[in-house]
Amino acid sequence: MHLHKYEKVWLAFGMASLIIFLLVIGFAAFWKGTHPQSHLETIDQNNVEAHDSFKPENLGLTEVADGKYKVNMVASAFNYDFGVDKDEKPVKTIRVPQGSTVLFTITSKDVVHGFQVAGTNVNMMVEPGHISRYEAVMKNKGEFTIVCNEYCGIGHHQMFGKVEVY
Ligand SMILES: [Cu+2]
Repeated sequence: MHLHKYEKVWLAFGMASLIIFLLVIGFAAFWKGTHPQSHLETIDQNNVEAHDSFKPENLGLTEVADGKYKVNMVASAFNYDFGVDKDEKPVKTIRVPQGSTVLFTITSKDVVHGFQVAGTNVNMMVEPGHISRYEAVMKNKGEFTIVCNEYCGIGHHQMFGKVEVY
């Protein structure tokens, strides 16, 4: 079979770009740890407390095993509910040791919110009726701001919190 020179060049270009794209995806997935959030679980947005993860006493940070943590949260306009501390004050900062694995679980009571821990891989869309989960290893020390990155209304800018890795 005879192929024209330009056809060969074009085929080589096509195959090379496919390989480059696969390398980029592979690098992001296996090296940088980027993966899509779960969208498999649904929930009644008007009764999120019925779900075990979102009962008021289960909100916030819990250590599940050595170096393994989970954070349960409920987003609503315009707040992230991380539960309350021992003085009944709302928790705004999540503190975890460096190198720990943290599973973030969040849902929304009203509209679509975002949940991004700036400077980490944690970046989720929080949709009413769905449970979003993302597990991340906190590799770097520091203070990371939690922001809502989906415009959710007039108080959007008031939705924030903090993850402190020590
Ligand atoms: Cu928002």
